[in-house]
Amino acid sequence: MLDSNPKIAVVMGSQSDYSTMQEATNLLEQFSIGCEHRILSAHRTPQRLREYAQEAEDKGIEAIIAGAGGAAHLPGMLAAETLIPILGVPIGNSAMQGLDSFLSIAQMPRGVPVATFSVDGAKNAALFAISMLARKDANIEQKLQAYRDNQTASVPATPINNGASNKKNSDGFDKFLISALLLYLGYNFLKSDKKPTDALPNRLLPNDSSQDEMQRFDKALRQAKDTYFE
Ligand code: RP5
Repeated sequence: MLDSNPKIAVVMGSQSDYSTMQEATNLLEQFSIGCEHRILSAHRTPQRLREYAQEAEDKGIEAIIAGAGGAAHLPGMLAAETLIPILGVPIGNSAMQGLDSFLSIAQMPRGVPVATFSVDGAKNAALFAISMLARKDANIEQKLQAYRDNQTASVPATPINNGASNKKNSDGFDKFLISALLLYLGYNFLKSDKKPTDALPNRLLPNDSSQDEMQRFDKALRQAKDTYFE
């Protein structure tokens, strides 16, 4: 909920981080917790970052969830500018899929810590911020307990057999059989001058294949042999 009395700020280094960070604002909204958004880039808008750190303190923001990708220094820079707890979210959009951002945020040198969440872990960062608020607000605490209870209730005690895994296994076995057959056929075909279908044991040939179909099959395989092996 974007409102005039925000408790939590959700900030990010770029517009491109927004879709990930929205998971945090959506959750805060679900808990009816006021929050606000900002794009603050540590290297492109350092002045804006500094000013916002002051603004957040003046507004009584209780925690800042800060998402950044690449060599992510936004959470650390914010932590240097304010005493408000900073919850850092590494964004997994970089060439290193967020490992660079994770290490940049987690490995803050001692003295100015940033709580670090998993790569793209905006939702968990929001839940953490909510649990901080819940210590002082019985209403939020109740909602958090209900959230946890629902989550617990949604986990079945025993797995439901929906056939998906059996199908997967049987598909895998079918593929294995077909591959083995093709290998067998290819091997016999390549080491002889026989017609390709002669290389197949009789019991594997379909009973109802017409002469015409078999000739077309032979021709196609011979062409493939000429193209790829001679
Ligand atoms: C970081 O660089 C941002 O946090 C973002 O994750 C990444 C890429 O930024 P754009 O090039 O998409 O603006 O500063």
